[in-house]
Amino acid sequence: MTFTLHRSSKRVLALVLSLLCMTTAFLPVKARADNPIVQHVYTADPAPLVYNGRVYLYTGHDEDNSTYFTMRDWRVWSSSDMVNWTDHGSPMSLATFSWAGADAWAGQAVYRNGKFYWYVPVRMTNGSQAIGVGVSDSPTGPFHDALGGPLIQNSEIDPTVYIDDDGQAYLYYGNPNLWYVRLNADMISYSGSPTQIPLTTAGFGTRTGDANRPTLYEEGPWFYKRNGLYYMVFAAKCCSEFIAYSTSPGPTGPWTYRGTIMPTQGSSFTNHPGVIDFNGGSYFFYHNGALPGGGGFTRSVAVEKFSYNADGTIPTINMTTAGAPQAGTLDPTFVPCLQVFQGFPNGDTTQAANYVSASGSACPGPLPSTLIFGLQVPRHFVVPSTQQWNLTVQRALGKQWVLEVGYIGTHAVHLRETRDNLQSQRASVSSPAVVSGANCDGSSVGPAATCSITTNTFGNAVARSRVQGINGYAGFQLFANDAYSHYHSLQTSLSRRWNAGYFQAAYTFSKSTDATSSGNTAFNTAFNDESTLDASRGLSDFDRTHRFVVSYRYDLPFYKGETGWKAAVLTGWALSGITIFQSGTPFSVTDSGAGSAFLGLGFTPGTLSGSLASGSTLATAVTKGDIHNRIDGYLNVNALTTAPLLYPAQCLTDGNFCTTDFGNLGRNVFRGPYQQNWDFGLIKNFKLTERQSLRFTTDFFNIWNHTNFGNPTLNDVESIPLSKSPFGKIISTVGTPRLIQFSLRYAF
Ligand code: FUB
Repeated sequence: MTFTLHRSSKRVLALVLSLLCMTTAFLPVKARADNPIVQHVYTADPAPLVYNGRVYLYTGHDEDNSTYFTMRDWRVWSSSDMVNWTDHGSPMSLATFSWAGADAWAGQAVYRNGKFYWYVPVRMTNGSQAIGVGVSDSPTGPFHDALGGPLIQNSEIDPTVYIDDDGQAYLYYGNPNLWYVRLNADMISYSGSPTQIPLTTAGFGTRTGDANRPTLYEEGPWFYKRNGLYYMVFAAKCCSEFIAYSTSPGPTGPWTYRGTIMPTQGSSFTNHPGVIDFNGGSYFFYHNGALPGGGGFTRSVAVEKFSYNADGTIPTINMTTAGAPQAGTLDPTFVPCLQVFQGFPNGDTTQAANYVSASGSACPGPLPSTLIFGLQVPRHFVVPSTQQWNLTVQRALGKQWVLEVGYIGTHAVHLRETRDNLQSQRASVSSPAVVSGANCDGSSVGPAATCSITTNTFGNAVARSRVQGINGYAGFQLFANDAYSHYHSLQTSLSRRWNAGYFQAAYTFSKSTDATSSGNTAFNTAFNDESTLDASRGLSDFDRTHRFVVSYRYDLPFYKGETGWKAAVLTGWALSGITIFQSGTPFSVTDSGAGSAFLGLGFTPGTLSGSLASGSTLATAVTKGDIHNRIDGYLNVNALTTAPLLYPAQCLTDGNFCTTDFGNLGRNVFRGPYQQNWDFGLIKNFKLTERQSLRFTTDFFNIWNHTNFGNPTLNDVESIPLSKSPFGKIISTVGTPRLIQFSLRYAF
């Protein structure tokens, strides 16, 4: 059974700006772990392990009221944020090892090949100390004795284990000496004999006053590698202990003493290190006697966050009661603060509004929400789905001719689209945009106060946002899944297959419409008014009303009876080809200066439409005649114009009023030139022997070298006044020029 520990005073406070479903979560600035980590039982000898996005903390367990290291079991705890810890109980104890009788002391767990190995020192029933191994399929156990006996028996304690990058695992341990063995890949046996590390003062510091222990090394080693440097962190001197460390360029030395990490502190005369990197931070675990009733035999595990120095050395770390900050929270510098409307300068609603920062939990960071670029995703993102209908009638006409006529339709929903659904509202005297939080001149503030905006200026655009305090004018995008598509088609084909070849003529009359044909990831796809998809529905970018395709292959039957050179030259010929006639694809005439009353200029230039000039129609906006004579003017510039100014008279004297409406053209209302292409193949087969043959093929792609023109490339009406404007001109072709390809195939 597991349960989660809660700290009522400093628990996680997750304030999501639910009104917006924004991806930014507002988290508390001060949530910390509260040392000691575990406050309902005594714990000692921390051994953290990072596995699968969580920290698993393996500890010993000091019995209540102990007057010695009376320890009978080990405990496991875990956390994903270093603040909230889950108690996984006691999955290993002295009872796990039938040959052990006492002293469930300082161990360490490691993961390898799908199993968790927990190395622990115990006192055997015969009275001497040894190191055993528990193994489990889960980081939280239960663990069982991997060997049925000790792994190492040389009266030493405190194993620490590390698997190097080359796969070699090292088990260090010892008090008063420091030993290591090279573990085999099975992690429960080792190669060679236990090796003693020379405890030199250069390697482990100098201790005075104890001739038997000339270096600072005492016990509790914690061995690991970071950025190519090997670290041996250990409990130093006795007693009371402090935590010191040494480093080495290799896994077995030579070691260089680096100094103190945690000075002698707390009311426990022992200490024990455990060091990890987790979620971009480094953490130092230790124990002290900080709980009520705590002391040298009733200890508690705690943790501090720290940063390595640039050269890899470890700074001095002191014990705190605050503990580590919550991992995975945002730096408050980057957490937006909701802005609250305070009226307009002098009550002039055509100007930029005044805002103040919200207070309390609505305002955890200093970044004004009106200045952020917000991104919104649906909380429930439904995957796209497509329905398809197909009703086809097939009729044999005799002489191997087959006629097929069918209706095929599809409908897709929940397609990706991107838009600014908070775009500024359209305000008018009859339908004002009402802002709450203050009256217009700011003399009265509070939730009940409102201000009505009746103009659509550049100045008041942010105030007209559909969510107050969030910049819907040019700083917001919704990644939505509410786009759709429809396709209807009449598909016919007439085909014949016979010994000498096949022929098929297929004609499709179709219409494809959608809200967007490009579910891109960064730019707005919605057309004109982005508060809905209503203006976005139009012909699909790939729609072709007519498509007629003829394909064939015919083995010429002539001179079948010839022999000799005549047979070689005149027989074995075949023809093949594909000919396509099809409508061009749709395109839009845009106005990058349109809609500036609602969407910031330049924010979404490719999805704002231009307008038809007065008296013009869609038909007159496209020139007529031979396409070759129209490439310099596919569109009629006189029939197309920019979207209208909302306040043309005031705009003459005040730029704040030069906002524009959306244009009156829809999406994809124009269509590019139709296309045709003829591919043709000439095949000559040579029969060499019964089993060997040659085939020589000449393929002509676009055999008539017909030019297929692309759509006009630049269709932004703002470019019409430019001298030599490329507006509405065709400057590209599609398909290939004539290509001739020869190929030879030898079959045997
Ligand atoms: O917890 C019992 C012993 O005390 C450990 O094995 C040593 O590291 C020291 O912390």
